[in-house]
Amino acid sequence: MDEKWWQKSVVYQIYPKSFNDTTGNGVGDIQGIMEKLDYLKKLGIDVIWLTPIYASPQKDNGYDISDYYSIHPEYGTMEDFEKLLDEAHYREMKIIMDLVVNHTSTDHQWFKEARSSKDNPYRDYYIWKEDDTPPSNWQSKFGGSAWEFDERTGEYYLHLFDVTQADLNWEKEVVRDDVYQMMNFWLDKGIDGFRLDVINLISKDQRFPNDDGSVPPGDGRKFYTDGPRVHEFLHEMNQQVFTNRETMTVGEMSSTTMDNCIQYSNPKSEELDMTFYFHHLKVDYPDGEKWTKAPFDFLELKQILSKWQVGMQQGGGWNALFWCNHDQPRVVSRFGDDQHYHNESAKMLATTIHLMKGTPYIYQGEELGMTNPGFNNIEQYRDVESINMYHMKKDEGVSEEDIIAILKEKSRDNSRTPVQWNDGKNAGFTEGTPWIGVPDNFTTINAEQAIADATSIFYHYQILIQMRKEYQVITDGSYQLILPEDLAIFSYVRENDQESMLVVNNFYGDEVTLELPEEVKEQFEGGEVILSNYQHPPTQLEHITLRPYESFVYYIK
Ligand code: TEU
Repeated sequence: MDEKWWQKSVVYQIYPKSFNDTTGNGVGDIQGIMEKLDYLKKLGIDVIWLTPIYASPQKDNGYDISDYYSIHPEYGTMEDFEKLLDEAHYREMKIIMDLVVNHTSTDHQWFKEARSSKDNPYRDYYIWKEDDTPPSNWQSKFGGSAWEFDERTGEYYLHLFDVTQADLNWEKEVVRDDVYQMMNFWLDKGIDGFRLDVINLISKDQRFPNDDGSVPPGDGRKFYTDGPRVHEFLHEMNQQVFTNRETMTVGEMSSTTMDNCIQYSNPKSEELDMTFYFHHLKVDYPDGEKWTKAPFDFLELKQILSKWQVGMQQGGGWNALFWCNHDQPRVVSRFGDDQHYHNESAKMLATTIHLMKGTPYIYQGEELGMTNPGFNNIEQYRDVESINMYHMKKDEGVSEEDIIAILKEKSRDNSRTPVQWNDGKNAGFTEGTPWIGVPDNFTTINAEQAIADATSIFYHYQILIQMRKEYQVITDGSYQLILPEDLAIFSYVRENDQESMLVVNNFYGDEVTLELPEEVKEQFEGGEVILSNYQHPPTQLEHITLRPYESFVYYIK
């Protein structure tokens, strides 16, 4: 396959609400993003992924869109967005927009029309069922039934997420045409692509059957995840929107499979360019249950990441590589040690994911080593999923202390605190009162400090981003996990006809002995260390004792 521009790109995800506020209303805005474009250019990223900035009642922070054609007023105006686009392009950075078309807000004009009467032309834009009990036992991903009874017309509507996020009916061609028309509007405006929110949920089994629970988790997801017509719909979208454009498209694939992700992202399918899967971010969900405190399963983590590296390469698919986003806890708190080895473990985690095959994504503040905030009180939480879970657990009789302990580890708010720009008021995020709290450690973890410190995590990310341009093997090399059974070391080899790269990571805070297989030592005989997170990295590959969270990269041409 001809190499695509996004195969050497690194994407930076901006959650505008928490990025940078210039009006003093405590909420980030588009002008605030413009102020930080030179910071992003210094980091070296190629693409900005903007999470939704469309008009929205903000029940799910913009993933509940009420008008696809206008900008949420708290973020600014369409003119502001057009200027941001120009300023980013001037700096040779691209912008992809988040697009939520599995559902709309119930404040969207389509839904207002649809719920007004059964014979309204927009009625079938959504999924209604005439029933005196919920039509099926499907569960919302935010808790409770996925069906909501609407008094006005005495029917239930489907919402896989919050009750204010009604699922669109993709079976209707007119719905699909309206979506494609809107996507072309944004591409004609000059954006460079889309991140498509839970796009593998848009095709539902039209029988809407009960889930008999024989296949866990029994919440109905098997009847709409990677659903019956999803590839047909995505191919149609590709043909109606993406052809003859140099776009980049990435699908967020909830609870998906590798076979589907290969089909979604293999160029021959003419669907999308790459996919996010999440299985590696459920290794601290015992029995698949997110809302429990649990250590992560390291062996499972490296096995899943390695399986997807090899499988997607064999299938001709393309991975989006990431640890963090606005739904996940901060990776240095989750898989690293944000207390004792903050710098070393953040750099180790970055090296682990950035040198794999795929397109890496950096979530805002990850390049600073921002941590979970450790909110101790439910009043500090804002996320609809977390607050729903809080009330559900309270109803189950779980103690406040235990619920807060779970939220401190698993809440999506962990990654939604304001970006820490400096050690001044509100970490330089706002002159006003921030919509969500700022972690106490902003005085030492902030961009100003990072830029001034040559050994900061920021510069480690800057080097990794640059390496992707410099070493072809990162883009097109094979991947092989080594020491698969090692309980602390995550090590892999990348190679192509001209180059070989050995990546070694100690995932824990204890010293550990590295005994590489003989064939690996021979392969890298005469090589050199090109990246490390410690002073004085190893100069040879024999009998190495890895220091806590030590990570290094060996290279030979
Ligand atoms: O996320 C899909 C999703 O399932 C997430 O909610 C996440 O996997 C879950 O919270 C983990 O427990 C997308 C968006 O990224 C998310 O912010 C939205 O809330 C959701 O879709 C609905 O649009």
